[in-house]
Amino acid sequence: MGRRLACQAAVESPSEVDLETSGLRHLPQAARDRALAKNANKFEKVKVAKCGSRMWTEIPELAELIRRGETKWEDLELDDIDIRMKWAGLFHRRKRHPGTFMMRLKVPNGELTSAQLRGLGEVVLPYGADGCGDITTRANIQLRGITMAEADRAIDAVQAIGLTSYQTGMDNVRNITGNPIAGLDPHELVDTRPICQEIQDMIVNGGKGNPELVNLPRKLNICVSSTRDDFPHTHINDVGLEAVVEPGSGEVVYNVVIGGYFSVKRNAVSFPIDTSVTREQVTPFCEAVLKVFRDHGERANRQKTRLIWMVEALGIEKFRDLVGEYMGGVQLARSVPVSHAERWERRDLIGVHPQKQAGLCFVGACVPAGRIPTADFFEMADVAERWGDGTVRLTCEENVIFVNVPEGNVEGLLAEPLLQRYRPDAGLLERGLVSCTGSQFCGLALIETKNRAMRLVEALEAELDIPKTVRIHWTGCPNSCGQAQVADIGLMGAPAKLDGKAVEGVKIFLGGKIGEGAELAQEFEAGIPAQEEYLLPKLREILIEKFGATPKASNGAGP
Ligand code: SRM
Ligand code: SF4
Repeated sequence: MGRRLACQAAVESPSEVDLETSGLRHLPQAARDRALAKNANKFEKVKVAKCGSRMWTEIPELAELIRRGETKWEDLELDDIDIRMKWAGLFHRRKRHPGTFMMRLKVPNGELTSAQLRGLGEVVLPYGADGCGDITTRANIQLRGITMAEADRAIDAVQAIGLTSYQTGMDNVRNITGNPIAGLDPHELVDTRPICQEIQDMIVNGGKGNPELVNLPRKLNICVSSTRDDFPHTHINDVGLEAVVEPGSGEVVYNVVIGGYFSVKRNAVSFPIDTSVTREQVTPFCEAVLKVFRDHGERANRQKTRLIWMVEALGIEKFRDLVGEYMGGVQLARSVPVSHAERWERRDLIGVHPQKQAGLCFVGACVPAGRIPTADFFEMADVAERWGDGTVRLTCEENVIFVNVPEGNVEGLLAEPLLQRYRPDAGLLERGLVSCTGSQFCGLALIETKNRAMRLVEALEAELDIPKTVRIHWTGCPNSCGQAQVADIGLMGAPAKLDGKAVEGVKIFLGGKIGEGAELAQEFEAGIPAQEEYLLPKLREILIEKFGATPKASNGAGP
């Protein structure tokens, strides 16, 4: 049996539940009953046995025991190491790299300073070739290679640079996303950075962890959009706040859409709930939604526990009323009508662009598949300080933006060795490439993604002339962390057969639209072997037939 610390005990019956250690203290009786019911899902039982937030205090003790050679990670209780550590942001990579952890952070609105970049580099530096980072599809950072013996130090190190890893996994709210060029954007209605920060501070208590919000029925995604580009994808977040101008007052308010999500069983696009909130109401509104979700959400079949299921069960009006009640009896305003005469083309953030501040530019650089080797954290910090204002922005497309670069510095920035790898002039496929982690690190993956994705893009760009950016998203399994359904071409790990034998395969999705009038991509073909000899001709054919690509004159490659 794994090592149990003092506060952990197996729960035999509801009457034995310790409200403090189980994390049930903040739940009303009805929610406690759901968490303790016989049909509650496996993860509810794990939470009742001991709340994941206990790891915030236990990790230092465990790490110290390991350092002193008094225990090993293998001796730790299975649910602690594989599940509860995720409340502290530590994801055990048992299947691919046993004994090492991925550490997921929160980077509200994707903004990092050079000091933070260096601090992140320092965390992974001791792990040599096993350490690296990734920019995620929530404009966030994940670090790799961390061991249990150093876990407490890694947590302290990120807290010391003003970041947190708490409440980033399992049934917690994910990174709050906003406009990646907030504060610089000539077309924004509002700077989303303070809003994202304020929502995050409420959720994680300034990064120290918030016991009131650690026992939700499931994960939840929130984003704030401030332009017609909808950079953070309100349509696929559980809660999307869309900045709009109220015609009467001219004030910016936030229309609310609810219920977007991807999963193995269901992919849902958000819907409006005929509600708008003022700037002052944004954070209390999000807090109320989270508490309504915590108190009223389902805890039985885990495939039916995301926010949309609860809203559908309650009905939109009842949901609105409950949220207003949790806000202290607020009558929520109806949504503000929005109409535009002209179509809006979603902007590409890669390359050099003028900011709203005269004489300053932002420069979007394409990070291949979002992977950041350790040394690049330091180089990125140096480059940001040398040519910009020392800060960078991360995007949901897993790229980086150098900001506040004086026009006179652009040439110097573009000449940096880092920007020969993170290219602002990336090809039209490379700049649209997004990939989830895949089987290199993720135990749920059906295929390898990032390396394969980069090789295929390189091969296709060498063969074809492509008239415009094509957004290809790779996702290693139907959880769709790589957001295959938002892509022009989505590739999802799926079963395939070759000569009657099971091989790594993909399902292809086509036609995702993002920005205004967003639509999910639809399944086009399944069962394609993922080996390059099969996938390369298939993608070549799709690019030629559906995206107007033509074979380059020099290589004679044809459909
Ligand atoms: Fe995800 C689980 C990686 C964005 C839907 N996701 C996982 C785990 C934690 C599984 C695991 O333990 O190995 C993956 C960690 C692999 C690793 O080592 O990196 C993982 N998800 C990711 C990231 C890193 C993909 C990436 O390469 O960028 C993204 C981290 C975002 C962040 O910073 O927090 C990531 N995951 C997403 C998104 C996209 C989004 O948020 O826009 C989705 C679909 C949207 C959604 O959630 O509605 C997504 N991940 C899932 C799901 C399915 C959720 C569901 O309701 O069924 C799982 C599995 C689960 O939760 O049971 C999952
Ligand atoms: Fe892992 Fe699947 Fe998510 Fe990719 S989509 S990171 S393979 S869970």
